[in-house]
Amino acid sequence: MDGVLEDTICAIATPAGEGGIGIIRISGPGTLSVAEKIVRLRSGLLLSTVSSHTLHLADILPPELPSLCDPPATQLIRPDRDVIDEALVVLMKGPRSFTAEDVVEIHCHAGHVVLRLVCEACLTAGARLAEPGEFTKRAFLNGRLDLSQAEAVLDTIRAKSEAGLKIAQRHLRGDLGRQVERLRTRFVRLLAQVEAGIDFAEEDIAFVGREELRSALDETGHEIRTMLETSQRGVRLREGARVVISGRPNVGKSSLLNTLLGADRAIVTDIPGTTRDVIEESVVWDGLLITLVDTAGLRDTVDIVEQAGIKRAHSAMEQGDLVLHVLDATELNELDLSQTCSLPARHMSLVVINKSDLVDTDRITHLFRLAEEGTGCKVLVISVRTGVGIDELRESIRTYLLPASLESTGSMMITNVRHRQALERAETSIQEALASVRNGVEPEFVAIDLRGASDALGEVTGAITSDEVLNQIFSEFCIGK
Ligand SMILES: Nc1nc2c(ncn2[C@@H]2O[C@H](COP(=O)(O)OP(=O)(O)O)[C@@H](O)[C@H]2O)c(=O)[nH]1
Ligand SMILES: [Mg+2]
Repeated sequence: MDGVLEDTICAIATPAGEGGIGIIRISGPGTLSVAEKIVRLRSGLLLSTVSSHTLHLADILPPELPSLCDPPATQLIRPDRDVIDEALVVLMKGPRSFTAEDVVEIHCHAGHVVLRLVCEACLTAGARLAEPGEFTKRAFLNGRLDLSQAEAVLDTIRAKSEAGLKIAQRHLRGDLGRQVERLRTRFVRLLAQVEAGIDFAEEDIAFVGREELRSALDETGHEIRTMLETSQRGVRLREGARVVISGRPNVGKSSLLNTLLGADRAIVTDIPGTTRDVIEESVVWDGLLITLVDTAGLRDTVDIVEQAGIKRAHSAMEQGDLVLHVLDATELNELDLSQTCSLPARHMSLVVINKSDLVDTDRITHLFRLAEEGTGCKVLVISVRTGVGIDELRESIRTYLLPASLESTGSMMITNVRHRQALERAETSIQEALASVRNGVEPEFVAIDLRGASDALGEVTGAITSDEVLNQIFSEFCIGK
């Protein structure tokens, strides 16, 4: 990565296509020199002399070819070249910019040709095309953002729901980074004390008592576990959740999908085996993106197409965050129930008894009890036809996926698998350190675990990181971000 920050980079920062405004971004030590070759302010001033963070109307022109004689500084752009576009131009002088470097943004009209020509003009003027995520990477390398904040930039762009956006914004403000950094500092200090104790072992000075060490480890371990507990929900908020509707043919799965979507998406008939493929559609409930998945009815069949559909249904269930096992109240029997119980319990399940409009209340109560005892799952009785129980089902799905509201989470929410894995490693190191302390193991070994914990925490913020990890993170970004 050495030397990378010496380049001046440029890219189209807005999405491809036609639109009102398209932005070209330039960043790096040579930003002004690049910009002044192509930007002619209508005020006649030079860009380098205007106040930072102010907008100026300008004409954008291709730069002079270097072979021509160097014009005097006030006439960097010769008047006889064709203007590419008129634009608003802003200079943001480092370090008060996104990358902490000098940045110029050219706000021109968003058309393929305009943006390409302006970008090419920047390249001819001495900039190089930015790599994916390179602006954000520079913000990180220049200390403007920690790694968790840089990742939150991407989460903000990719947010699939309001709730996901809300968390991304918290992370972008640095809340997560600060909490993790506070923990890491604590380990670094403990480590220093333990190591000092090792160095001065002969003088028999205890720099940190075992009891003190133990309680510090207990406390930090608890804090990390609390963060980890939020991660399942957090990752779901970031990526959305899959709810798979499964059950035997004709129990009303497709009808339920349509009702939950509020749209006629899947074909409903009274012919068993109508749905042969997996049908997916997304909805947003209370800020959570939910993908509802309708599947082929599960039964033994000789029909090859249906068999293939059933196979897909099983794999959809494997990948679901929540499975709704739909049963038909008119046909429900002990066998159905026991089969539902024997389905893989790897994921969360709700048992939904449909067509309650066709059976009497006593029968329903009986079935309800039977199902609840038999499956150990939450059981809901509904009728897609009359709408009974649908609101309750919707509410149950929501609470299953997001058991507590966002606001009630005192600790930061972990939404990123990379963060979760780093915290898990930290937690393992803490447990090992605790065991060593309890068993009176040599401080040298405790020190190794303390270092392991602080390094793992450092990976979250990027205090400790490798080029490989950085490249992987930033390669997910688009060019221009
Ligand atoms: N009486 C009644 N019929 C229903 C209900 N839900 C679905 N059905 C009917 O059951 C049949 C099968 O429904 P469908 O959604 O295609 O079932 P799937 O095979 O599980 O997808 C259709 O004729 C539906 O109209 C319900 O709550 N009450
Ligand atoms: Mg169906």
